[in-house]
Amino acid sequence: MKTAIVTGVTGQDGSYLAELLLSKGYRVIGLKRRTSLINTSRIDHIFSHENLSLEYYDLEDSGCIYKLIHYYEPDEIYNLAAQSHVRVSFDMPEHTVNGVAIGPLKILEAIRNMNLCDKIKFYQASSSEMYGDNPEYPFNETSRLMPASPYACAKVFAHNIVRNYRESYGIHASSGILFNHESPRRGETFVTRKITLAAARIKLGLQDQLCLGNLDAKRDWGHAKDYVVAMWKMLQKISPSDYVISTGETHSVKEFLEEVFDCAGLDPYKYLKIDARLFRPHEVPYLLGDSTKARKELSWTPEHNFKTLAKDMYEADYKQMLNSEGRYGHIEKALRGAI
Ligand code: NAP
Ligand code: G4F
Repeated sequence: MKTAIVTGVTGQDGSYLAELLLSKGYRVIGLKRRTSLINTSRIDHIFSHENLSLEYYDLEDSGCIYKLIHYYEPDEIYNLAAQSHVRVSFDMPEHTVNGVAIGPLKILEAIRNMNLCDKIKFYQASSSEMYGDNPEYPFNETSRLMPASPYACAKVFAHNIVRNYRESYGIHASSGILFNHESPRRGETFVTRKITLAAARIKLGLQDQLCLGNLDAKRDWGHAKDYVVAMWKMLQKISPSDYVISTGETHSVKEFLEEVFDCAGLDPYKYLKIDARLFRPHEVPYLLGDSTKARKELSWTPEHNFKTLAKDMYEADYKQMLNSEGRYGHIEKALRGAI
């Protein structure tokens, strides 16, 4: 049985990846940071799986990672943990950079110092944010990185140090340059989830306004469920490399808003308020990926598209709002079959 360590297991991607690895017969060691309230809602459904263990960990704690590698002797480590919100990285640059940039270096150093370079395969969660405001899209593995936020600058460092350790010490270390990927488990402060939650709540009479920032930014949005498959496939290759993972289609925030409100049968402009505070000091205006390499070398193709993603997220939020603590049960009765 293979053993995989997954950092950031309580996050969107960590939860889907843990599910995928358990379904493939792995023993999964999920690493979570200590929080004052229990925040395992994304993994509660696999919590009692006999092959899942949870351990405390923090990106800033080297000792933890040495201890866990020594104890569990993993075959694979997936580094997904991060302060992953771009806007927040402008408010907390030091914290973001310490975790996002130095966190993966700590893991690579542990692998090297424990003489495990030829034993452990390592995955790094790189990001399309690294392309920043480079105008020469679509972006592939060799496109110029022009990071436009503290978060993206930190991801560029991590991306480069992974390649450096691969080339210097022969570690099987791969970076997935993942374009935006969303799901019903997406954090509620990212724009897609903010929109699907708002549409569901407005539909049920629980909210009457949606505040957004820049509607013109374009993103290459995929589904997280599809993207974790690519992570796993990278570590099954004989040789490590870097891969862009994207759908190859780009849409504006405005288009996502209209698509979701269309699913809800609502006019978004009746509820929309543009709030200057939600604009960023430096915006990434246009992201479009070219994932030809991954499609060819990993035989990876996404199952979801823009429309099915928006529908999946809206319907999940609508159901969740209806069922939340049974409070809206009366509405469910009235609307049965309406979604
Ligand atoms: P997410 O939902 O925000 O999850 C991030 C995870 O990291 C959470 O489990 C979080 O714990 C944990 N974490 C945060 N700070 C930590 C720290 N100091 N020590 C230990 N754990 C910490 O992010 P995601 O969407 O799943 O993304 C996964 C990774 O892919 C991230 O590295 C992100 O930057 C990168 N990425 C994401 C996308 C995307 O579109 N989703 C695209 C490209 C790259 P809590 O649950 O306690 O907050
Ligand atoms: O949903 P977002 O916050 O995602 P962003 O900034 O693209 O970052 C996500 O994708 C990256 C991959 O490219 C990841 F590396 C990163 O970890 C994260 O998962 O914002 C998307 C766009 C931006 O242009 C933003 O300015 O939506 C715009 N936007 C407009 N109104 C908003 C809002 N973003 C947020 N979060 N909230 C708004 O109200």
